[in-house]
Amino acid sequence: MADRAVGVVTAVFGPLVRVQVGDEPLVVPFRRALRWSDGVEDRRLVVGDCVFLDGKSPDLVVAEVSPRRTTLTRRSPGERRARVIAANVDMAVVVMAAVSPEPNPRLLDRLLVACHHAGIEPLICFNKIDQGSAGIDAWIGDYQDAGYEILLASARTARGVGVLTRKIAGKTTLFCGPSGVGKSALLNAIHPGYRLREGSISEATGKGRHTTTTAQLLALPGSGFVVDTPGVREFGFWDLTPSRLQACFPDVARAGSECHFADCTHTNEAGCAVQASVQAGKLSSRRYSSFVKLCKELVETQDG
Ligand SMILES: Nc1nc2c(ncn2[C@@H]2O[C@H](COP(=O)(O)OP(=O)(O)O)[C@@H](O)[C@H]2O)c(=O)[nH]1
Ligand SMILES: [Mg+2]
Ligand SMILES: [Zn+2]
Repeated sequence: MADRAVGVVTAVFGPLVRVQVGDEPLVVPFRRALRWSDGVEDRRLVVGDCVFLDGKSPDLVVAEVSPRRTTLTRRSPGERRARVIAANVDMAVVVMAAVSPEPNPRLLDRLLVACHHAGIEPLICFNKIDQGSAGIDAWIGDYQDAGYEILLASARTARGVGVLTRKIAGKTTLFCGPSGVGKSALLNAIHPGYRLREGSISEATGKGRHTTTTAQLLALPGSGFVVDTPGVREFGFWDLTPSRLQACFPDVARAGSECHFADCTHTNEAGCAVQASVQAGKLSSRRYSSFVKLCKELVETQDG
């Protein structure tokens, strides 16, 4: 067989995908009988997929998809099926605004869980720090104590942008978070050549407009890629069990290693070190209750 071209999917538009082949961005169709590796649940191409193309330019067609090294997956809103957001991502920058739109620690917890579940390294970025830190002061310490890496940034003043640029060099990094927090603005600050559209915040509602409508993968100057994603308002888990949830809460897991029962659910057992840590003020009660709520939710969706 002739040498097949290899590329990475940078955007998906229905029946067509944009694929970067070497230095060339091509918009090509994909075979109906696209070849997937075994066990792939969501057989739709996503950004970050590594693909093989058949045919000769300009009639190239995507023929085969390489096994995905990582998949960031959510439950498709309103459906009982998986929706992969991106493939082969190494790191996720979970972006929240420090003040407006009002940061949502419950959504932050969910996105962090999704990263751990996917085996993707999370970095928490509070952007718009030029507006102050009033929205995060009360609970940012919970995440510091949990051991997360936290970056205070401002796409407007460029604070933190140098550090962020160094952290993502050479990796494939997905930027996620609610709409209007400045994901696209941060990416533009990292590389002005992206010229990503930024939305304005509605003065009336304080909510962001969705200006980034589909995920797209962009090459970094030097090596590595970034993925700009549309805002998420909610995030449903896929393929996550209550027993696996603890591993997705590093602070709960650390305290839980001392529990009397190995299968402790940390809710009502005697000798529960997690509850003792909360009582002693060593584990954030907010993080603990977030863990318990998510656990309940997973038990319910499992049965349902
Ligand atoms: N004050 C301030 N505004 C910012 C900052 N970053 C982004 N914005 C503004 O916030 C709005 C939403 O930014 P955008 O990048 O589109 O957010 P996205 O939806 O997360 O991609 C735009 O009007 C930006 O100009 C920042 O660091 N400080
Ligand atoms: Mg955007
Ligand atoms: Zn326990």
